[in-house]
Amino acid sequence: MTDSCIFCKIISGEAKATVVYRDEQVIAFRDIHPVAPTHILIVPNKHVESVSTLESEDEPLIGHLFTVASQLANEEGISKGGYRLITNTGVDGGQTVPHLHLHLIGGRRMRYPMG
Ligand code: DGP
Repeated sequence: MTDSCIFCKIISGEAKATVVYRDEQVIAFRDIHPVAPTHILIVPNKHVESVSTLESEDEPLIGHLFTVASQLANEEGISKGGYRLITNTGVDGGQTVPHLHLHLIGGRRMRYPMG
């Protein structure tokens, strides 16, 4: 828990969000600025700043983020059509909230190339 982190505040219940899933390792809630019909953030309960600060002990947690993403994609009805998972990392990566998260984006055809 980091006092100034908005995602830590959502995890603790201090800040509100539309939560679609939670367990002992992660929380998932709808992005405040959705870019597609489905835009969910999957966030570890543990405050990890970004992919850059991951440690080897975090490997099971990262696997769990993807399993939850797959489950939520099924529930959102976007598994068959496909979807995009994004983890922005650092300033050049476009990360604006320094608490690791996976964007689950779908419900429309994604544009390519990225960037
Ligand atoms: P990124 O740029 O990859 O760090 O993504 C951060 C995302 O978090 C961005 O799409 C907007 C979203 N976001 C920021 N603050 C809040 C908030 O207070 N509530 C919710 N639901 N989403 C937020």
